[in-house]
Amino acid sequence: MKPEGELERPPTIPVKGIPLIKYFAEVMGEVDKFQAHPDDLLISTYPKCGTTWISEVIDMIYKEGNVKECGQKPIDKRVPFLELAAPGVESGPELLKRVPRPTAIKTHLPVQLLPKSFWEKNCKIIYMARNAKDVAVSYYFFYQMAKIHPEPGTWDEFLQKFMAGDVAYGSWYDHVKGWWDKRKEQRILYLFYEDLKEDSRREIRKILEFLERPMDEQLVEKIAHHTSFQEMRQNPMANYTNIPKSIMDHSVSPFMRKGITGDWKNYFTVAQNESFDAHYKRQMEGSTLQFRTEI
Ligand code: PPS
Repeated sequence: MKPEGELERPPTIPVKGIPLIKYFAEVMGEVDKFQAHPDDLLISTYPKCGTTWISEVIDMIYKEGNVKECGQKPIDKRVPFLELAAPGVESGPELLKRVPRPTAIKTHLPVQLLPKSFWEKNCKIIYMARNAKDVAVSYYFFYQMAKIHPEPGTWDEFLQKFMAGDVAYGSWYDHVKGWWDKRKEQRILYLFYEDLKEDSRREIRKILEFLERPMDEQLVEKIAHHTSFQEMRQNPMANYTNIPKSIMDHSVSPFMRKGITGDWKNYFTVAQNESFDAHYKRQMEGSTLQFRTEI
């Protein structure tokens, strides 16, 4: 028996072959029927690739740099999470019924599971990717603190599962490649976490251009400052401390953990790194997609 208020950490459930968090899998019928508005903006990512970061950037753009307005609600209410569901939490499909539209919407779904309405309405999509090694580490810590996931096991066990795609949302390799290929036919701005880390102002300008917004350097500066890791980490409307402890326990590992590129070097052993690199090469063979594991 778990202590009162603790979740049972249910196993993932496959949806069309993709393992999903049990509660998320249960609302996929509703998600499938979701009707996008042509001006909704989709923020798509594999978990732990900087979703919250890019969401805060987008909300700052939408609110024209008004920090006070952005601070009125937690990020999961300002940018609804399409397939979210958990005990005691309003689901994504429910929240989306009552938020003003158009809106920015977050998803981690692989390209083949996205509701078809987003394609039919030709919605703009921002995809943010992050190198696999840092994602694996970040995901390992997230599995520990976010109790809606199964137990992660040891770091080595988790890494094996990550490489095999036996984690929530399935294979990182298939996800990043699937969305990379889709950008040829849809309005997708494909961004990299490492590029934002290197020069957030440059990437914010790219986003403004993609959204056909005026290039305002003062706004760029304001967004870069407000969405820095240091600022977001201490912002209760961006750091997920609003989520019940039974779902996210920040005392196990904070959601805003390190926010750097290259943290994998502190966790991968030499042997793990060698086998990961060999596996990576096979998985990414034939793709033009390139990642940086350090900057
Ligand atoms: S989730 O749960 O999948 O939506 O998580 P996501 O937001 O995609 O990713 C969380 C990781 O992003 C880091 N993060 C940031 N890094 C740099 N700058 C900013 N502003 C920022 N905001 C969030 C966060 O710390 C997680 O990475 P790790 O490596 O665990 O620190």
